[in-house]
Amino acid sequence: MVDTHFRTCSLCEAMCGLKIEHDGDSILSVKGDPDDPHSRGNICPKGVAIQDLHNDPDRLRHPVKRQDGAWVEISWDEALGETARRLVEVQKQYGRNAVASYWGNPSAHNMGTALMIGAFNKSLGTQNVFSATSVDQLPHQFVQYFMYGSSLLFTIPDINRTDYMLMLGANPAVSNGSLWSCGDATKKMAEVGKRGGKIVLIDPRRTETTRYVAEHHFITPGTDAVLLLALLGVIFEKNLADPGRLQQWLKGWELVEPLSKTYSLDQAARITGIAAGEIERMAVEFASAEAAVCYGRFGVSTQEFGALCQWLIQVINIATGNFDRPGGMMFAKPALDLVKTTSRGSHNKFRSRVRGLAEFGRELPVAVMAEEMLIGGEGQVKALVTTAGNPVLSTPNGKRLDDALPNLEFMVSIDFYINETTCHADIILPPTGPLEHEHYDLVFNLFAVRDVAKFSPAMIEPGPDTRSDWQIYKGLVARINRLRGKRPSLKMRLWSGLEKLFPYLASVEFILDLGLRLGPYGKGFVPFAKGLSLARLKRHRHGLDLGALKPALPGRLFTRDKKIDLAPAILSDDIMRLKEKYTGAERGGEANGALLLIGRRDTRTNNSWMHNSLRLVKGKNRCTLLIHPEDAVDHAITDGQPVTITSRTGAIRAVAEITDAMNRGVVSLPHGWGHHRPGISMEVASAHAGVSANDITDELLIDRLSGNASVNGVPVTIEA
Ligand SMILES: Nc1nc2c(c(=O)[nH]1)N[C@H]1C(S)=C(S)[C@@H](COP(=O)(O)OP(=O)(O)OC[C@H]3O[C@@H](n4cnc5c(=O)[nH]c(N)nc54)[C@H](O)[C@@H]3O)O[C@H]1N2
Ligand SMILES: Nc1nc2c(c(=O)[nH]1)N[C@H]1C(S)=C(S)[C@@H](COP(=O)(O)OP(=O)(O)OC[C@H]3O[C@@H](n4cnc5c(=O)[nH]c(N)nc54)[C@H](O)[C@@H]3O)O[C@H]1N2
Ligand code: SF4
Ligand SMILES: [Mo]
Repeated sequence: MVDTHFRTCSLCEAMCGLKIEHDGDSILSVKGDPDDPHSRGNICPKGVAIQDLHNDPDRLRHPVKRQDGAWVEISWDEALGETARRLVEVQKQYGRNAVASYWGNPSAHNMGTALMIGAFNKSLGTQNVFSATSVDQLPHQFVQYFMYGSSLLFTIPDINRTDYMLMLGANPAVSNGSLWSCGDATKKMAEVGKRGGKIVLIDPRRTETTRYVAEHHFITPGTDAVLLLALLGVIFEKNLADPGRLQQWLKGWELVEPLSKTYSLDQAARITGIAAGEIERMAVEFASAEAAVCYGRFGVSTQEFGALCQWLIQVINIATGNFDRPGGMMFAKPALDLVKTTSRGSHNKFRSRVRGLAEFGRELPVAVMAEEMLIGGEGQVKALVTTAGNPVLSTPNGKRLDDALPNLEFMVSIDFYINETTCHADIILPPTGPLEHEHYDLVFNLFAVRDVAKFSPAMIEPGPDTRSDWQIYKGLVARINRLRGKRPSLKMRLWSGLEKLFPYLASVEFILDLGLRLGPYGKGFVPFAKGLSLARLKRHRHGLDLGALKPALPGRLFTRDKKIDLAPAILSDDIMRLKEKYTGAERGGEANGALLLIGRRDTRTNNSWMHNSLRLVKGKNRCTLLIHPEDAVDHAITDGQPVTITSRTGAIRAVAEITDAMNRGVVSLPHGWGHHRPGISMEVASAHAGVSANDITDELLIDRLSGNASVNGVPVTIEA
């Protein structure tokens, strides 16, 4: 019988509503749901390809174990039991930190995983916890922790009501928005122009987003902090700084103006490559707009001054009064509020063993993961758990990690593909696919441009011999604790007794219901009260709109004194490091003929893991090196010619694509490709292999303040 199912797409941050027609297990069509109040019918090619994930013959459906070089299916009981036993053994022999864990991006899109990360890491008790956070949004979280008191207090550009948006290092026309869940980013960007507003984009490449903005300026990679300081300088010099009502909650306002004089306009112009007059005009337009917002994303996070950039962006918004007001930078008020239910964060409570980098939020920068495995000594990592990640393709100098993984004494991966990383595992535990479990966006509602909530039940009943991520973790935690001889507390024993009697209590749905009832729109436990519960949310199959973003100060601040710490020393001191690199005398960019490598995304890719869908990879090769025509001439390179790209860490070959969409001195290669490695079981991906940009990114190139990897702005040389 043909059925129509509505759910939120879990593949990227946009949270599009999908309308799926299916006959049992057989999917007939996937379309955007026009009645979803958040995404209004938006869908991208990946959303359509969610069916390919479901149908993929290469997707693992049972646990497998590597035996004599081949994968054999084993039972869940054996797989979970052996995994727990081996992890505990390694820790008994070498100490707690000998087991590392790595959490990939889809962990944040999976409610079961997101809920269990804490419990699982606690059961391991290791300091060697890594995730994709530190090749991504760590600088945002770092800044939020120090300024607003919680690493999860993400700030969202209110695109629906802004008149002027200054956007740096983001390509929402392709990425669909990041830390900025828009639903339909291109439509929302176009609407700004239609209502007389303006978007200005700063990017070393004239990207797909340029089509939706009024102005684009090329910038030399890595110099955005200089631009942001110069913008602030103009704002103060022209007496346009006015935080307005924010003043009452600010600490450190007097520190900002002196810092804004770090570079003269001419110096900033020379370093960034943007003319002084343009910088000045941008600053004046920004500060004079009715409602303006400055937003910077991946390109300004994953560079040497990521945290400094994200801090200065906050300062510009606040200094012009464009914070916590419609059309400016705002906080969400999510129906289930993670900010209230999880820890505020931490910094520098411990450091990595080899390089001494500081933890943030009980995680170490992933740029040190391989060295913790390769370099001997007490505390060396001997075993690894990966979940929903592919760090061999997604972390800097992934090749080195690829070399390190075979030496581990034990590795387990929770993933449904045998990919470049999981192929090194001893055991793979495959969870249910995206249509086979319930979905609620715990994380992405923290960045949504309107407050929304939506629950999607499983569309397809998972088979009896399958486990969701949630169930896998529960199974592992219970076994690890039992092996450690840890007797559960009386409370825990009572609870597990109750769970046995009422299995609902052991479900994700139960926790979600609890969170919604106790959340800001919740009905609590009053029988006939108005307000949200899971049962009520389920009646809104297209999702529930909870209104525009709302001013939230000072209640939303989690700092002890309920003030915004505008210029924490840890951030403002980093300007010294910037000044060491850019004294003001030189141009930005590389000397000695080196070029700067940046990344790029593509509408039909999702980091490394959707390349086994033919509809997403077919057609012309997209894993090409974009290069400016004059740079091509300088290096005697012609269009379509294979070139060798070399960095400190290695060399790869890709086909050159000459285009004036690149800034001079900058080349671009996408990440997430490189499926030629032996051992992977993804037939379509292997046939469309490409090369991995992270084979030549550099684990030593990081934002020294936050520890975030700097995968943009990598110095490279090229040769035909
Ligand atoms: N189609 C598709 N969508 C995706 C993903 C995907 O892989 N494919 N991945 C998802 C994920 S996990 C994330 S985090 C988001 C990221 O989403 P976005 O933050 O929008 O990231 P990108 O598309 O990588 O865009 C970053 C831009 O920064 C530019 N850039 C590079 N270096 C610099 C610099 O030094 N200064 C400035 N100003 N710009 C610079 C690049 O040219 C690029 O255009 O996308 C998500 N959406
Ligand atoms: N050079 C360069 N490097 C980058 C980036 C870049 O732009 N340039 N982008 C960075 C960014 S923003 C990110 S987020 C990272 C991504 O890096 P990772 O998170 O390490 O890698 P992904 O490619 O997202 O791999 C996701 C894996 O999760 C599995 N998976 C999918 N859904 C589920 C699920 O529900 N449960 C489980 N258990 N597994 C699942 C997939 O099969 C796949 O193997 O890459 C980063 N690396
Ligand atoms: S934009 Fe993101 S959420 Fe929307 S359909 Fe595409 S992958 Fe799914
Ligand atoms: Mo990401």
